[in-house]
Amino acid sequence: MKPLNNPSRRRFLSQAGIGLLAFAGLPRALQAMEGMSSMKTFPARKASANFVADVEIELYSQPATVAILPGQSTRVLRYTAKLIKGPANSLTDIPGSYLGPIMRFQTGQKIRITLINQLDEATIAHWHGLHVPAEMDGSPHYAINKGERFVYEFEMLNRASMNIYHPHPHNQTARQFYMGMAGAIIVNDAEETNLNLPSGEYEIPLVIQDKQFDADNQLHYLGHMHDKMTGFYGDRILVNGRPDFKLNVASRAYRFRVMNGSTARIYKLAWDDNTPLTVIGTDGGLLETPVHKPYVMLAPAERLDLWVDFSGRKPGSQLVLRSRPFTGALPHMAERMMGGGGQGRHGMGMGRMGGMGMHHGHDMNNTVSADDTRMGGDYPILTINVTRQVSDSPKLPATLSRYPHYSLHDVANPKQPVPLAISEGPMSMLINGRSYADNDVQAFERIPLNSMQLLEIFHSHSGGHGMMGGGMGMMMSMAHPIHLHGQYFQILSRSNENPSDDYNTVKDGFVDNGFKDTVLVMPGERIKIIKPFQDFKGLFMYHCHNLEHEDMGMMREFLVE
Ligand SMILES: [Cu+2]
Repeated sequence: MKPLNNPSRRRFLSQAGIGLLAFAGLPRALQAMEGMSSMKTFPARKASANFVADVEIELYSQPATVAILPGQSTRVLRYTAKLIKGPANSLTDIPGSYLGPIMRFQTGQKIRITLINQLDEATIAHWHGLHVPAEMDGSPHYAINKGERFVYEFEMLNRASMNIYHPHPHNQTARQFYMGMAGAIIVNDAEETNLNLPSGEYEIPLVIQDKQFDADNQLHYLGHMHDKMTGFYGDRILVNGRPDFKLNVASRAYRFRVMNGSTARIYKLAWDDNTPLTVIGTDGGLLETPVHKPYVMLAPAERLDLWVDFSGRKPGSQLVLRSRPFTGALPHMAERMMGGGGQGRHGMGMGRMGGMGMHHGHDMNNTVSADDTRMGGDYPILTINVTRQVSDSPKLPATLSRYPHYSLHDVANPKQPVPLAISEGPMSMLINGRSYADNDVQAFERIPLNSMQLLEIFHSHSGGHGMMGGGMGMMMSMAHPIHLHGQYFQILSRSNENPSDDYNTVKDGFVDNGFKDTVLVMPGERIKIIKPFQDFKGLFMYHCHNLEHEDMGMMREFLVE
């Protein structure tokens, strides 16, 4: 049987009775837990005899020990993989990293991936960004127990892009992801190949994550309920699983494939010498033309395809990619508790970052670090050293890609957008006033197959005024990266009727053209998107990709029918 149907959890809920009620304080929290306990699960899928795979992979989820910091090794959960059939470059390990190997596929390939769960807990792998049938999407309904296998079979329908594989079991996604389970899926197609973009050693995937280590180099996660409300923030920035990441480069153009692999942290990426960032692609692949930005906001699960040209830089020169200061992604009170609000790292004596300050407030001596790694602080992410001079470099193409622009003429509901109303309440993070619950699809969540839909994401505070009312006012208005499973969408408009000083610290950092699967929604913003729901019927998740929020129930399903 599947763990989510666990009778002992039901027993716990009824026995805990009064105590739990007092703790939760709200019927909604109980609803969410009840939804979890009664979730319908489906049998583990087996291989189909008439599916002829071009690429076949065995993907293992397993506990492991990896050297990350000097000294003691760190216990992690991770993906490893074995190529059974297909081109050798279908899998590339990241040496020494807990991250899963990079999967590389071609549009049109038929792919079979067998997930083999060697964890002591249930899991399921989700292909974030890929357009696959509902039963291949790795939603929580398909979680498998230790020792079980789940066979995914699908055709690669995506355009060239970088996507993500990560766990998606209900209520455990954030922890499994944080403990190390994540990897990149790179898709190539003919249009992209014809551009001859920097490749091989000049195409560099960069997965940015934040972790918190205890004195024994073990990963610390979620000390306090507050961590769930704001999201969990580590105080060490890792790139590709390494601290203090350094990269030696030649004086030529590179392609950096950047992914935010953090559970909650939002980055404001910029070069330390104020060179503009040259963006050639986002979540769903290449833009039409390159875009130059002073900085780019990168929320959890968002991707960025950067053209980085070191031509003309002398060997010995250095460039640092930093996260620059911003405010307003968290409620002001939470930012102040993290040492924010412009007080810098000495602010309240615990400014080094959120989690550390909150949970180890007694540890006052350990707070002054060389960098201010609270969210919204100013800290380095990686250091580039130019070590080789070369005379030749590819040129940035003026045109990158051609694709249709979705417009209101294409959608079935130009006057009645499907709502995604975000609200934060005591112990709950809601979409459309509801927590995730099984078998709870509402009328507006039923989407006709093969339709294009207008959706509107906005903040609604009606769900937030519960029994704990005023005291929880601090939880109002947070930034949420909203992710929709299935096909990529396009952003039609982003508006903010009352832009604040906070908003001015982030507003120039959005890349809203091109294809997206995750969009950062700042407080006060209203975002309209157009999304196709083609080819596949069934349940497709939409949720906040602040994974702590997702696990609190900030997740719903569309039923495409
Ligand atoms: Cu959220």
